[in-house]
Amino acid sequence: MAGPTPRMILATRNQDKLREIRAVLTDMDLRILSMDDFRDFPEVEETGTTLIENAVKKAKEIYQFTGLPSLADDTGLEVDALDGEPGVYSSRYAGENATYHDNVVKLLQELKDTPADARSARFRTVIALVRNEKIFTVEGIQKGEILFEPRGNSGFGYDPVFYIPEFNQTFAEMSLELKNSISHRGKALMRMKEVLATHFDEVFHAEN
Ligand code: ITT
Repeated sequence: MAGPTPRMILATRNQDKLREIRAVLTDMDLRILSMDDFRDFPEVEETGTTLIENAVKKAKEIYQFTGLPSLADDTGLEVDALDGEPGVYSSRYAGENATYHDNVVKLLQELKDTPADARSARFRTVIALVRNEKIFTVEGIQKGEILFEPRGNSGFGYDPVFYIPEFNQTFAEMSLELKNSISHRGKALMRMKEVLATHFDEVFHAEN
């Protein structure tokens, strides 16, 4: 007899990430909860110096709080002309409470003297899944170039200045479906779906 639908929680406070992650996982036979379904979450501090450390930390702390298999995403934009910055500090690039807009303005300012052929960058996402002692991690990367001015109104974060030459579009000019089909996050999630399929019983039905 089939039991109740297994549950998993997405350990992110970022509603934009949540939307993209849900869209990829929607066809799995899972009930996907978010932090909005709980009250009084502890604040998870991103004290790690790598994406993997932060992704695992977020997933672990939310697993400890909820007891549910927890999936966390840590993402960074790595700009070659800035020696890989903002990287793990992408959400706080322009300061502790920076908005997406503040961060884009700072990035364009830092790159104002960098010529078009030296503006290569990549988004990197690490996704961690934690349940008990079990930790699974996957990574996804998408390459692009940083434009001189924003283009497009979709997406979030640095999407309006992240241009993918093969598509002649920024991420902010793409539909959510197209972005997910090629993006760092979309690739990492496809890998995580394989992990979930392979380890389904371990993750969702284990007694300990
Ligand atoms: P959580 O830790 O709660 O998941 P966060 O926004 O703090 O949310 P990160 O630490 O991973 O998440 O921050 C990464 C920042 O990089 C994020 O705030 C955006 O500014 C940017 N970012 C992440 N994914 C992006 C994407 O797909 N497109 C554009 N910018 C993105």
